[in-house]
Amino acid sequence: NADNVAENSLVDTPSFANSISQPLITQRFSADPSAHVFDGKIFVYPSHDYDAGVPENDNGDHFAMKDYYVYSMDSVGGDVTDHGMVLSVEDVPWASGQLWAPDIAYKNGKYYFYFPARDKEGIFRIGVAEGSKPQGPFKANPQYIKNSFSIDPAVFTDTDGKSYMYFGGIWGGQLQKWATGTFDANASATDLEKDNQPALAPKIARLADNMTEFAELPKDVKIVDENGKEFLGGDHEKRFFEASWMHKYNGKYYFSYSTGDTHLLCYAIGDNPYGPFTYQGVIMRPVIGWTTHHSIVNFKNKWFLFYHDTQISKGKTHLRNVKVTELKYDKEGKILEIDPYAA
Ligand code: FUB
Repeated sequence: NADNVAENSLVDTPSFANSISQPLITQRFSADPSAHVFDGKIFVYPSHDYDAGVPENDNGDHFAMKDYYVYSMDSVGGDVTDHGMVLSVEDVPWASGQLWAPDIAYKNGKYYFYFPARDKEGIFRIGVAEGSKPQGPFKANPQYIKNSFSIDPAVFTDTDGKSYMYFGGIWGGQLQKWATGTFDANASATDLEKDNQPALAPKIARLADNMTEFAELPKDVKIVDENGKEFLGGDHEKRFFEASWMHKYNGKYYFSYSTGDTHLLCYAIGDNPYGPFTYQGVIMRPVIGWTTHHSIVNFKNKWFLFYHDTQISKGKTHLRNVKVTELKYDKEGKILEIDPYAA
């Protein structure tokens, strides 16, 4: 059973940057970790990878996930508590499958768990499920969030209490199919296929106070170079692909993301949640495996990068395992680039 990962199946990988860069969860596969601090602990909300026997393709059909599990820890490097399954596709009235990268937010005494899934027509949408505890369980709302589409929701609550959802992903994430504002099933399976035109942008929408609806129509999140110019579709090492995340450091807004087919985690800095965000550089070099997806969280005055690779499955793209490593800044607030396998 590919879902039951034996400890002794751990592959010998290159030496690690530090001792905590080992798989955090070994009892099942896990990916796309969104980490948050609640009640003085770190809670991790990952995707739950398993082997559905679906052949690998550019559409991501092999990522056939059907439920979510939650984990927590009192300290980074300490024991990880497995809180069990918190939501299953069977309990999501609008969804048909492919429960991809989730996130969570706390407001009004409730926890709001956000997740992408394909609807009954095969179109990715973003749903929300509510719970009273960070460890779940969560009950899905009957409909997906109106005007939501594509994948990888990341919800950021600013110091003024306003919450925003960043989302989107090209290729299997379908963002290119929404380029005209409505879903075009016949659009490209990858991107705009226009290397000399601006790349597709991730999206942002402020959440209503009830946290279950958008307060506005989604807008583009502009990522620009040092001259204020948007990246082009052909800038594969810098343009947005998927895996949005937002965190604030010294009053600045750090938007980070994956470049997908070039396998980098990058970041860009802005002065407000909407951007534009000016590209700064790479956070993490490629991991073993095709996808790279992360979150950044402050815990007890240290910053951590949660991410995944495919150490346990020995490189199987759709069977990933969550890891964590410390993230550091220089005096100017630049993130120091991480090589996941450096000694
Ligand atoms: O886990 C499925 C998809 O792979 C995620 O939604 C993407 O970010 C990528 O990690």
